[in-house]
Amino acid sequence: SGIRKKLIEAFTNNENEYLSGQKLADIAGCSRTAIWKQIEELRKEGFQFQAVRRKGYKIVSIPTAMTADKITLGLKTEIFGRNLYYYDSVESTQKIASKLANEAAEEGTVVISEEQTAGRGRMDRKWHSPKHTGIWMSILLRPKIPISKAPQLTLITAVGVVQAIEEATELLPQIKWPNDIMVNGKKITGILTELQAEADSIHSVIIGIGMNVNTLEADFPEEIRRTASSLSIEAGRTIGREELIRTILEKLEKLYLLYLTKGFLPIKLMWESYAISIGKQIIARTITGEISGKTIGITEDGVLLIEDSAGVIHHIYSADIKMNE
Ligand code: BTX
Repeated sequence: SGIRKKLIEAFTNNENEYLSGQKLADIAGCSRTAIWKQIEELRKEGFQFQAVRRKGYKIVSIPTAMTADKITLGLKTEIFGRNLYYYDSVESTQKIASKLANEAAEEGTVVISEEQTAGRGRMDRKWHSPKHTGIWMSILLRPKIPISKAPQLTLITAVGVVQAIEEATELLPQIKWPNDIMVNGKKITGILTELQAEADSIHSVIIGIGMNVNTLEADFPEEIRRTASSLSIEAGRTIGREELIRTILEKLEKLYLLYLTKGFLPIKLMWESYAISIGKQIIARTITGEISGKTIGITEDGVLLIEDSAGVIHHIYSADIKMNE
């Protein structure tokens, strides 16, 4: 619309200034309500504004779309990301990757989207994936491992993601078993591992990575605003997504190949060095109930071990954990 154009013009010509609602309304020749609505629209498209009471709005960043070329340019991998699908908007990259898996797509195929309209977490939970702000990516793998070892892939991914964040920023991420990457106690990244198998052999594994990169606090829905954060919020600067994607793919490929040749042990040691939840009192909420106790480590298979107050050791295959301090 005309208002939209005039607004973008006004903001980009006054990049370091706050523009009041009234001033914007004058420039665009419309009401302040229309301005407010348009700003909300622009926010949904990935424009970021800072709003200060009495001063008005200042533009913080203009959305920049990635391109598949910019992602793969200089990518130093043999398998991961050699075959890359890039979308502007999809329901879920997991869905597309699993369709590709059934169409015999090669190992290492990557699906990336600027936005997901139905991004998902574990147990059918939602994964909030606003446009241009994060990395919403699925990787197709075809490891020749038994199904029981599949949880290890989540832990391998977590290690790779932590290493990539460490390389791209000054932050010190930590892993909360099994699939959360935390910075300063807040969730920055979630990992979702889904497999297709027949009998005991894995046909394909789709690893989903959802990383909040340049998300601002206002982009998060109210219900996760206190628990979620992004790399840019924690680092205090914008982080280039293309380079970060390359770094993630490079780290993951290295770890994956190490895993296939040397087994899980070397990765288990790295994983434990990044874990926040080892040696702590926690409550694990599983499908069959809650178990509380002290975490004593993970097994060779990536299963969490919890010792309860009676000294009984529980094997936790899947749960949400909460610190109990
Ligand atoms: P999870 O089940 O461990 O976490 C989901 C929970 O995390 C939600 O219920 C909500 O409380 C919170 N949450 C939702 N969105 C966000 C967010 N952006 N940042 C922080 N917390 C959030 C985690 O599941 C696994 C997520 C995998 C997402 C990737 S994105 C690419 C791929 N495609 C897809 O649909 N899912 C994966």
